[in-house]
Amino acid sequence: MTTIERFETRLQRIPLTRPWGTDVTSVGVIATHVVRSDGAEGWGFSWTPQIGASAVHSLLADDITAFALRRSAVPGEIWQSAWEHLHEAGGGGITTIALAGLDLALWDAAARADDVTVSARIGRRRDRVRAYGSGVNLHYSQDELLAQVQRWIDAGFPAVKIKVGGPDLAEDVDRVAGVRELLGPDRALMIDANQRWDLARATTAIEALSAFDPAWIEEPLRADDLAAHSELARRIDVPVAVGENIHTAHRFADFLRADAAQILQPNIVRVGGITPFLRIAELAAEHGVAVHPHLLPELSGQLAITLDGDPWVEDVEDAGFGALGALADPAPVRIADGYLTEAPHSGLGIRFAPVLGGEPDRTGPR
Ligand code: SMN
Ligand code: MG
Repeated sequence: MTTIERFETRLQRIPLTRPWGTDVTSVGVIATHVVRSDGAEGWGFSWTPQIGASAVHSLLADDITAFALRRSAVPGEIWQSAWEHLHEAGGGGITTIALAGLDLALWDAAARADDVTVSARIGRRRDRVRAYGSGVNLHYSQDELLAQVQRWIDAGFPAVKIKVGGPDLAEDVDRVAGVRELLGPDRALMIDANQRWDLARATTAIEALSAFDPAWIEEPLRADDLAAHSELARRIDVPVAVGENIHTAHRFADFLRADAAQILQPNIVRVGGITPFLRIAELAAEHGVAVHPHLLPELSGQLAITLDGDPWVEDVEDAGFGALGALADPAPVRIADGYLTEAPHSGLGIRFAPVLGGEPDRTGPR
């Protein structure tokens, strides 16, 4: 049996060139590195923008490393037992974010050992995936917002996503109206409330915003409130998208059974890596629900290439790891003219460059 011989982790913060708010000026990454008993190596990562990066690093460096050593290195084989092992610290959230660091490294190692991409190992269904321009822009003035949308139009994106859910609905309406006018009728417009509404406000706001033909409303409500989501989905015609704050296949299954969303957006890191992501995609396909993986285009794009349906990938402006200069190798994907394609690489092709002056290794140098 090929086993996990060494597992190393390194915490670093990557500065955002375009901050996501006054308090979000960098994102946390925990870079991981596995060495298997046959000598094959793989690189993965965990990620959390603002909260919990050192907790994730501790789980990886302490509990996950101790559990993983000398267990199976075959992608997916360790996942369920590792999840059960961590479960007293929570079934999802920090624990699943941390588990992704191990899972991604194992998938990377397996694909690199055969000198193929992870998408080829899973099974490619297409050569390119639709990409939309996206921004964390609720704090932008209307002029800044329209300038950003114009940049996405100039870059050839057929769809864009903007934030809604400000304190004043009339202002949301003005912003969405302005963006729709700039986009014209043929480009798609998605709106994202980042859980800012309750059921009553969401119902009123979506009624007002539906005049601008949004392709979906994302996270209208607290991600934990399943009952409110299924009620809202009954009340409105705009498709509801959720998932970036849902952490387990079990919880995605609850949403599917309750008809609480038409679109699922699992974040591959937050759900625990590629292994659970593929399970969630399978569940979604059984229910005829679309999957558009959340953020992380260098990773999500590679998995979207393997999915059923016609997935979208999200390109948050200037926030890709390649664009931020965080990668040691050329980026594994390319986004141009509204499509993501893979660039030649082996495995996942996502190795983080050490940050000068970054936090020290917990487990020694590589
Ligand atoms: C988002 C979430 C987390 C980080 C950046 C952006 C946002 C999105 O909700 O869906 O783009
Ligand atoms: Mg979102």
